[in-house]
Amino acid sequence: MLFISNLIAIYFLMKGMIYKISFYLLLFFLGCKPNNNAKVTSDNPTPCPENSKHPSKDLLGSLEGFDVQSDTTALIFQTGFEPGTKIINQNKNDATIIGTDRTFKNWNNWKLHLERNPKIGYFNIQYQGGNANQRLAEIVPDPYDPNNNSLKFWIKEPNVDQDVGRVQANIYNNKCIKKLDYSVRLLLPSEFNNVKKAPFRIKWLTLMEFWNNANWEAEPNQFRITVNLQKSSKSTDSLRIGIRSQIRDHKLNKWKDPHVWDYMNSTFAVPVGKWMNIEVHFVEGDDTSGRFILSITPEGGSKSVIHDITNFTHHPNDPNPDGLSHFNPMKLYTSKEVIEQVTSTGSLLNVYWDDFRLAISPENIESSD
Ligand SMILES: [Ca+2]
Ligand SMILES: [Ca+2]
Repeated sequence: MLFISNLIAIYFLMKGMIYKISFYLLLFFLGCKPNNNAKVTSDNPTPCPENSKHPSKDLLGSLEGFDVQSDTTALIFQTGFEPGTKIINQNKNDATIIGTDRTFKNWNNWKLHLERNPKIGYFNIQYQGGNANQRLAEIVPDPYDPNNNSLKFWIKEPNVDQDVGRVQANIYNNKCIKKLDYSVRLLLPSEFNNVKKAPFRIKWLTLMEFWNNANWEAEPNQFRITVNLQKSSKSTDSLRIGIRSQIRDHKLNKWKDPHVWDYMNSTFAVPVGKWMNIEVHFVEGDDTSGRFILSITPEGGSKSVIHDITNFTHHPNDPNPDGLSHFNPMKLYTSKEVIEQVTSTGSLLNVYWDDFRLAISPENIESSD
């Protein structure tokens, strides 16, 4: 009896081994190996997409004004807000721009060239609240040239929590933008003479912002760079450009002071009542490789480098910087106090933008080392 049960046990053991051996032989021939720990981890990030749409060197050569780093970025989009482009879907929180600016031969369609670029997430105009009597983005004639269109942002009343005013262009959910160049023309109209005269210090009137990474997304290592118009004291009668960076304090759920870095240009007075071309150059990096350069060329004048910063352009503790995920290339965001400084005289706080041209790093960063 014992002998028979031993034979049965040996039979099942052999059978099990045959199955096991067959299984490993099968895996061997399939070129696999068993891995009980197969899982997607942060060590295996999604590869950055190849930017198949970046233009040839010929087109790069046509990037007037991008003389800083045009060999490392490629034009992907340009618009002068001319006929063929329009703002649609105006609502409580946002709006968008569509169409093709036919005054440019190429890279001129909001959907095809900007939003469908594999490195770009999406574009919209964000208000975060309020209505069309309180704030708006509109395509309107240039106040100095009725034959030219421009993008006007205006704020009449604080549209967010009755405390701050916001109109901004968002280029969000981007992937692997390690380098960025853009140029845009800005006009601060005569209403800004009133801002200059404000009987108080202005610390923030934001014109551009760069999120690497953002606090409204579940991204780690939250960090931002803010470009502000500032007025250094009650008595000064000029506006300056300050650029600073901050990390997020998760416990207090706010951006930390002191800043990671904070630079102020106290020699260049930002012109009022005159178009100026602004160029921005961003390179993601640490305190030796990160760059942020901003220069301004007032119409009819020469170029001034307002800031040339070598410092962190991502969170200092970010172990795996993955590119600029979100940015506001054009923005009007400020306090109730600044808005009322202008509206108390019966006018609007407003700015005009034109000729936005965007270039990003074309390389696949996964294979760039
Ligand atoms: Ca235009
Ligand atoms: Ca990032």
